[in-house]
Amino acid sequence: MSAEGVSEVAGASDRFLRACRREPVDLTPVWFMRQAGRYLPEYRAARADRDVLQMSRIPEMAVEITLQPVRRLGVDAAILYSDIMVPLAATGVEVRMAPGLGPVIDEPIRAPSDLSRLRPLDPDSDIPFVLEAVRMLRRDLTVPLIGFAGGPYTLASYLVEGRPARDHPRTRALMHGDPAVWEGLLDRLAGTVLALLRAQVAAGAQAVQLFDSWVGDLDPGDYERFVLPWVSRIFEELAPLGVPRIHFGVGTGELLALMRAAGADVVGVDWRVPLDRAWDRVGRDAAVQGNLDPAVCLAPWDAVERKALEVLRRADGRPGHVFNLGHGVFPQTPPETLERLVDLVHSRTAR
Ligand code: 1CP
Repeated sequence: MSAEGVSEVAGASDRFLRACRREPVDLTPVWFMRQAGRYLPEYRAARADRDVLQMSRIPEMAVEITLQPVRRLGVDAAILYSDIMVPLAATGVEVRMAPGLGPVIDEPIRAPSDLSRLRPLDPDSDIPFVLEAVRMLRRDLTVPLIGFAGGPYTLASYLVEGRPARDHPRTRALMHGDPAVWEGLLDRLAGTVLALLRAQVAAGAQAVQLFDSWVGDLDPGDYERFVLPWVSRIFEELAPLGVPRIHFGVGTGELLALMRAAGADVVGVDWRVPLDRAWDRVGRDAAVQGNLDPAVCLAPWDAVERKALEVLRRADGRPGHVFNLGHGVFPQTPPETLERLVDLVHSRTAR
């Protein structure tokens, strides 16, 4: 192939961004949600006894941990090491990371008077360390950098429940029981998310992912009424920045079309819906990201290979597939399995 032809179909440096835009690629790009984290011994060593909120405030640390999986696995994108709770903690919400559990807020947001505790995010003064990490990463990285934020429903679920909770019953009770408080809460969260993502892109992030991980709690009607307007606003206001916008949630089989309608360029799919069926629901005019069950990566290699090839078969070489897991890497995952998985996807999809 001519040099010109090669640049037309891209290489490691831009196959992820090209796939997000449904352009031809030399092979299917791969990255993993939670690729920066506890399954890596070099992460555990660097973190020592600090938690993710403390680590995120040290740009050199955030940079090193973001780079670790890129070096070891050969993934096609980096995701900024941070956490969805970072912007909330930076604007005065008292959040702590309980070991083995996750974010805990001792004084949850449930009453109208609690809303005043959520002040707007001023990225330059509230999270300068995040923006510095992004700028430093752009100097070091040879693959694109993904910025991210929590989705409004998911952030609300931590604020209302006060801790990681199964099914988030109080969140939906508030949503239905006091819609005015819910709308006030989502207005504030959408403002914070927008300010954060805009600032990350201005600092150099080349794509953004909205992690509305727990939105699969909702039926489509409630999603349309209580979440979609705020997510649409976020995506609409990001559109002029020109970076791919990825929208992800777990258990979203019945919500996929609405998630696309909210304005995403790429819809992240969990493992419960076969990828071709998910793509039909999302619409063939959007890209999809997913969707190997992360639990499969705890099984012997032949099972990983079989299930990964099934994902590729369902993607069928169509432009616009970003290979990923259906949710984050489990901490017990052998790093070697992910190394082999990257090689497998690359070798089986080379065009
Ligand atoms: O301190 C630690 O090391 C504990 C584990 C940990 C890590 C590695 C937490 C606590 N956060 C993170 C980093 C993190 N969180 C990243 C880094 C970039 C990468 O993906 O490699 C990202 C993108 C997140 C985003 C995040 N935090 C989400 C959305 C993604 C998802 O997995 O659904 C959610 C829901 C959180 C909340 C959170 N933070 C930490 C934990 C253990 C949790 C989940 C708690 C729960 O189950 O409700």
